[in-house]
Amino acid sequence: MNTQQAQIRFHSWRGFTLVELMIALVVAVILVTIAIPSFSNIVKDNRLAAAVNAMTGSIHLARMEAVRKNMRVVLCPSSNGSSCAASGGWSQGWIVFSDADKNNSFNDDGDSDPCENGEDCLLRSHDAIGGNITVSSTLGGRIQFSPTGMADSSTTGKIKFCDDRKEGRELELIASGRLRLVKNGVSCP
Ligand SMILES: [Ca+2]
Ligand SMILES: [Ca+2]
Repeated sequence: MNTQQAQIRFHSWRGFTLVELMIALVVAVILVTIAIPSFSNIVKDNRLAAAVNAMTGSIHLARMEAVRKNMRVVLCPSSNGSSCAASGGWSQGWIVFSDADKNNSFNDDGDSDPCENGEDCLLRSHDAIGGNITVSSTLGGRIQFSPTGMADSSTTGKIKFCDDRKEGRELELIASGRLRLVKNGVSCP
């Protein structure tokens, strides 16, 4: 290798110039600036969808089991996964149970089996909704399905999920027991 070849090889291995590094840095900053908020939005959209899906799944389960068991089935807010909360809304979590004695409360005889013949049966319990999502509703303290799959008229209404962006989704339960999902134009406080 002569001197000229050695210089060419040296130059080709000298790495990046300061200007090239600056440009790369600026491009990286722009990409991160764009990517982080959109990633954060995707995460929050998913949390909102998960909360709505969880409630939708529980309401469908309640309706289906009411018909299948030919029995009243109730959803109520619950913070402990085993009894209806005396106060507070749906964001603390909820339970779904068949209500054999029709008293709108989950009653177990106190043994380790929460689902025996002749007593109420715990069908599902859901933990508190996290992710800075607040849940408000006009449903009252519970949702109740009759054995025909109809929702009790005193427990129909809307349930709204709002996150810290004031982005919201709304479920409307109508008397036939069906649910309607509103994705756009939901006003959040
Ligand atoms: Ca009961
Ligand atoms: Ca029991």
